[in-house]
Amino acid sequence: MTTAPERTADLYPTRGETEVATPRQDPVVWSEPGASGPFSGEELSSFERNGFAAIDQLITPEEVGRFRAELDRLVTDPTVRADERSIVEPGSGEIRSVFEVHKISQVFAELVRDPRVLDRARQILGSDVYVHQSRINVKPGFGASGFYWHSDFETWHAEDGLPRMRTVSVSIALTENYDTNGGLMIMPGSHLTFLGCSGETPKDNYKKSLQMQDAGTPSDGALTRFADEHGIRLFTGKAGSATWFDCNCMHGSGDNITPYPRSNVFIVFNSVENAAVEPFAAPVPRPEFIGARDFTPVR
Ligand code: AKG
Repeated sequence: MTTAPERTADLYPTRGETEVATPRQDPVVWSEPGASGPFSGEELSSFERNGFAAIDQLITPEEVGRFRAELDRLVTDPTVRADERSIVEPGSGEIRSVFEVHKISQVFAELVRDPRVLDRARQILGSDVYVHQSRINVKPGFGASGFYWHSDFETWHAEDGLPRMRTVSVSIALTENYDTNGGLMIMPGSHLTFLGCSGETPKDNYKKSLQMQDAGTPSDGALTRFADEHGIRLFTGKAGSATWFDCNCMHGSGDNITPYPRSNVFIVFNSVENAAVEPFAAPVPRPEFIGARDFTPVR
């Protein structure tokens, strides 16, 4: 466990009186050009430009079977359900997300250390990394609700105190992601502009925002401008496929009203050189299970 460093200058103002766009002040790929790792130079250039990298098969079908079985175990375990790290749908009461899966489950802990995952995170962030957050978004069929448009970094900066954009997520499909069952959507290139949102952060905002985001939500006007400029890309793929995406991508996903579940595990890696400080726009940091304050590198 390491202690949080002093708060630094705020490069990305948000949650003030008005919405304000700031050009990105940070690199997207932090490693030196030509640094070795699983991504090719071409893949890294595309990630830099678009903010994402899609991989057809990050894990094998056999491995998917193991992760799926573990997911089924987690969502049916009454102890996990009763845990504050499980977030339920407001309407149906079904599990919507399970946070800190890499601590709850040995199977998902191994996934975080898997070189196919860890080495890619290190290559993008150019340093050792720790897990800022992990979660499974379980989107069972017949009415699971979506995640409204947002930049993760906006929240991680405002409420968790991440100073710089040196954080990357991987979303690994544990079920097939069709174009109909609530897959992840990203506005390509949106990661190059930070959209500071208007409105103060309410106390204990996370309790509400994990079910339905309000503070940290962009206006319709800004989203229209972003979508007109960048377009919207929907990520589909078989179970085992993965999408790496930059922390400042404007993204979201729709409801899943199909009969087919869409469950993805998300792992968020942050550079050890970008450890969380005091929140930039919230009274207190969110709990550890949502925004880690243990900066021990993953090995
Ligand atoms: C989030 O958890 O922040 C998301 O945007 C999730 C989107 C998804 O589950 O596809």
